[in-house]
Amino acid sequence: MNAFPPLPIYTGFNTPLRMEVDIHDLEVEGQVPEGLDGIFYRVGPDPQYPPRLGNDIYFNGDGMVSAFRFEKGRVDLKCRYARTDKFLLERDARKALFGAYRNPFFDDPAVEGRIRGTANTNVVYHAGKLLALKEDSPPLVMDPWTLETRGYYDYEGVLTSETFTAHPKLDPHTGEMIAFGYSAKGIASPDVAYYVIDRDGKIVHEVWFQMPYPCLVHDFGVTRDYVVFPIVPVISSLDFARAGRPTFGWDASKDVYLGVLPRRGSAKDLRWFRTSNLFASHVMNAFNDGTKIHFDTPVAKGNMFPFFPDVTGAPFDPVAATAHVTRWSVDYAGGEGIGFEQLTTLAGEFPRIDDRYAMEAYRHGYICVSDRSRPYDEKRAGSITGMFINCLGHIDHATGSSDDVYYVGPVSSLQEPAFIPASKDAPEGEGYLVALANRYDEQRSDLLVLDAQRLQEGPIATIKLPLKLRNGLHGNWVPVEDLPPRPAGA
Ligand code: V55
Ligand code: FE
Repeated sequence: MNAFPPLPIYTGFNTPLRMEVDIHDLEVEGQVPEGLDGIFYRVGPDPQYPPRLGNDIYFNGDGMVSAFRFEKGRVDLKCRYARTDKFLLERDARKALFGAYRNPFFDDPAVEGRIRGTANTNVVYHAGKLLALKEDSPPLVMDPWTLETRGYYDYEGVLTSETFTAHPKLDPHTGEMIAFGYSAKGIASPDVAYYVIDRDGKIVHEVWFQMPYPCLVHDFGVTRDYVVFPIVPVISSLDFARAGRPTFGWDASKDVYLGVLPRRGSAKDLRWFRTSNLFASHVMNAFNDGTKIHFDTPVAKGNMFPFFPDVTGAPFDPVAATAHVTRWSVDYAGGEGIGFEQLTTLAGEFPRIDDRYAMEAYRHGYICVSDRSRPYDEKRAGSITGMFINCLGHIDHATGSSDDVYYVGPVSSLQEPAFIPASKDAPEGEGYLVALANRYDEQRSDLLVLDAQRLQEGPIATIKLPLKLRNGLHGNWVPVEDLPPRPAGA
């Protein structure tokens, strides 16, 4: 028997695709801007085999990378599995060998000590390498044109952290990649390793420190002069893991911290700021004005991850899981408090920016919005599983407006967008958002191209896929001039 259990995360639109595709010249309605020349990479979980333990969380599926190649108004699609060690071992065995998410205690003994990552969370291009990332493992290198997997990469042996974030930041001025690993000495360890990787892909700075309590640190902030580590109590525990509970759980009794470090500082320069309990995960942007540091993230009152349940057994509260983009402010030279300012009334997560303005004062932010006041046709589209995104919103930090919103309609939902500048030196925010739309009525996907300054007008191009791409996590646009020359035939 080789069948996925009939659970919501494996059925309907979530049926694993398990298929690697090449489609040349996707159908296009409308006009893809002719000048867009590059590749939109994105990745998401697509389990190769039914779960070893009969169930699993969505975040533990094998990474399937998609590359949308834009050239002369045409778009080609390539999808390939990230051939992680896990993927290759399980393909050989023709079944799942790894058990629970970030919990090795229920694995087949044959895979003891092997890298457990799925490379399903982000795809980032830096220093000639396309990195498929999962925060429990080192980066997995893939060929940017063929998507062939080259294997895990430890920066010529310099990366000694067991882990590497799925949300490294690229410095648009210096070409550096700023990164970290948490649980850097193993599952539920409090250790963090911070790295600066120069534009040539060499680790040039490293700092190790411990966080106030072991927890999940999914994203972080980088400014021109500082790095910011948010410590939010999605706590981790080896005891939970051994007991067969999720390794991570929500602890509403714990405070929240920001660890702030000068970018080239050492462990003694790390300062902790503190506030009362709240939830945050993804970072829109961060910047500093002298020693004053601003850190923009969606903030919710309670846990947003129902699959990492409350440690007291309290039920998941979807109202407390509503997030609004909020600015946290601290003074590296001041007291330990944190100031907060809510920046929008839009409720949502998955913030993006024009990445050319990362790490500095910026004007334009984009957010995936969940607006329950908009119609949803459950009869035609089926019931909603997991996070539901039905709008894309633009937050203009200069005017305070978040009025420009695109609604995808009653039988669809959206995945995280990426911003594409109209040209290399177009002003901030002049460009496009690309985002996958899940067409539940047709069990199919479209890649939408929207004018980032006129979201409410809807897509200027709808790139039609003859198949569906399950909900993914993150992706990025890479202009062709940043890529190595295309090999013949790729
Ligand atoms: C997140 C996603 C992950 C993960 C840990 O969005 C945290 C947060 C897709 O995998 O492993
Ligand atoms: Fe993420």
